[in-house]
Amino acid sequence: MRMNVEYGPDDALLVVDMQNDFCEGGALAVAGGAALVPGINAEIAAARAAGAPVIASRDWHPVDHVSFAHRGGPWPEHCVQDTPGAAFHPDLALPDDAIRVSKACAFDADAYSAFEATGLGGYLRGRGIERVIVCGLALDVCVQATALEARREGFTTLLLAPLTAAVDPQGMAAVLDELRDAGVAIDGEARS
Ligand code: VGL
Ligand code: ZN
Repeated sequence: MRMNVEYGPDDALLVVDMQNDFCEGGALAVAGGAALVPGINAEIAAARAAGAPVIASRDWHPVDHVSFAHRGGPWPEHCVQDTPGAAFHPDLALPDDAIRVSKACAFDADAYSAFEATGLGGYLRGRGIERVIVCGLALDVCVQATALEARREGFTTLLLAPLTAAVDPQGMAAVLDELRDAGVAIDGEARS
C-alpha cells in the first residue's frame, strides 16, 4: 500500500513515535498502531528513493517523568529511555541514515511535538526542506501537536491520515478539522 504522495528533495517524511509502548501490547497501546507499520515502511522507501530525508521521532522519557500517573500526570508509565517499550517497533524499516529525534527528555516537562525543544525546525530549514509529511502515533496527541507545529514553523504540512491512529478514535474527526483549519493538508481518510 502506498499513499498518493510524490516525494522530492524538498520534502521530509516525519514518522512520529512508532514505538512499542504505543503499539498493541505496549504500556500506552493505541488500537491499530502496529497495523500502520507496512504502510509507513512503503512511505519510507518512497521518500528515500526520491532523496527526501526520513525523520523518526521517539518519546524518550526519564524514569519518574512528570507525565506519569505516579507523578500526577495523565499517562501510565511509557517510553522510559532504553527500555523495550521505548524502542521503535521491530518491523519499522528505518534506514541507518534516518534521522532520529528524541523528545520529552526532561524530568519536569512533557513535549508532544517533535519540534518542541529539539531544534528540528531549524535543522530542516537549514537543509532546504519546504514540506513536512507526517504519519505515526498518536493522531490525537503527538501527531496532532507535531503537524500543528510544522505549520507554525512555516512548512507546508501534509498529514497521511490513514497512516495514523488515535488514542481516542471518537475524537478523530475533531482533530482532523482542527488540523485542516490550521492549514494542514490531509491525505486520505482516517481509519476508524
Ligand atoms: C504520546 C501520550 C504520551 C504520543 C506521547 O506519542 O502520542 N502520547 N506521550
Ligand atoms: Zn509520553
